[in-house]
Amino acid sequence: MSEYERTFVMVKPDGVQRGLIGEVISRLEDRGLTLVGAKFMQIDEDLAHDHYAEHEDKPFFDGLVSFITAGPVMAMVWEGQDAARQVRRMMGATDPAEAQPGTIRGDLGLDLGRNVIHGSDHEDPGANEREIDLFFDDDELVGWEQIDEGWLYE
Ligand code: DAT
Ligand code: MG
Repeated sequence: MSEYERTFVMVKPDGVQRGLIGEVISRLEDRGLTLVGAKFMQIDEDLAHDHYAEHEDKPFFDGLVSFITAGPVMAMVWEGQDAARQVRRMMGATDPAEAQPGTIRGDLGLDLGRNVIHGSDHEDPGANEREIDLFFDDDELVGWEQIDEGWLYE
């Protein structure tokens, strides 16, 4: 069975500016995922470099850093069965122009450099923990049992 886990999710500056925080949260809530941490914040240059360290050598790195630091973001931790992979499926392909309709990027975006949402890479085994630790202290996360859990999971 898939792991019950926590994953890092962020509404990027374009999503915040376009008023899509609520839409993204609604979709994740409706799916049955549980919010365990949230922080409306401004990412500084250092944090941007740490967060996107894997892309440091890519030609689009500087643009990525200036985009992610250009305005506030909504950083969150969501919990649930197979959470990282399910969030990624809901996000859709990296390029909104290629993302399937019905996905967050496929419904809410048009351009690769403005793709609304970040989610930890489910194929990178360390990504959930690494990204959660980068953005949140332990005491900023709230473990709680959602009342519908018995009806959500068999
Ligand atoms: P994802 O956000 O789907 O995990 P990623 O980790 O490969 O995608 O890349 C991080 C972000 O960098 C992505 O959300 C948008 C940007 N990006 C990726 N590939 C790009 C490219 N070829 N040109 C410009 N920006 C790119
Ligand atoms: Mg990624």
